[in-house]
Amino acid sequence: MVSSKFVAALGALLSTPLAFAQYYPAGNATSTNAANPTGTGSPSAAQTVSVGVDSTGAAALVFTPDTIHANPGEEITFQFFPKNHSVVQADFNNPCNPSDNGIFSGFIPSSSGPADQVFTIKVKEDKPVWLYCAALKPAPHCAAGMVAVINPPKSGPNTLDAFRAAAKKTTTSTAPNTPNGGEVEKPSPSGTATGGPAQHTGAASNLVVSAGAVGGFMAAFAALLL
Ligand SMILES: [Cu+2]
Repeated sequence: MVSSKFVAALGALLSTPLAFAQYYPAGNATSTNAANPTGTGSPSAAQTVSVGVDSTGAAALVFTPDTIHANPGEEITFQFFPKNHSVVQADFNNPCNPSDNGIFSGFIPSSSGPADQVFTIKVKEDKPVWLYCAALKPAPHCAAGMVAVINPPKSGPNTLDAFRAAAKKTTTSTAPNTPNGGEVEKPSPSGTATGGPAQHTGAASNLVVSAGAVGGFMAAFAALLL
């Protein structure tokens, strides 16, 4: 897109004190101010939960982290590690079986490293969401304590420890038939599903806002090239 002639012209422009003073500060200030709020302050940035590795990255029958706090509207992306795991929503009193119409990622295998698909949910409300893995090999993961919670109760008996203790008393687990309550998708290059669109929006408005400055640049180029 940027031709060598453009770069040369830009260099010529920036080495011209008058043109620099006239055009560069306006363009620079506009793009910097427009880009930073979207890049660093986006309220919908997805949290990532690793499924099947501990905090050191070693394979383990755990969700990392296993306690997630998220506001309604925020997204959580589950990233799956070997060999085969899932995310299923349970009722607190029934740890290793699915809630009616609950969240289910499907089983997402990986032979090495993160799977080529992630599962992203949008948190709907701030009440607790109890989760388990329904994989059964080589032994039921839920009964091994592979559970997690989104927005645990602030007090009372319904703790993640209590949920895990109940899970460990089970002998098997079940899963829904089809994924539900989220999106199974390719991970985005940045690792977050929401980063792309938010940045595109910021870039687009940035272009509109700074169009005058760009026009100024182009006029300056034209003058330099004559
Ligand atoms: Cu598992």
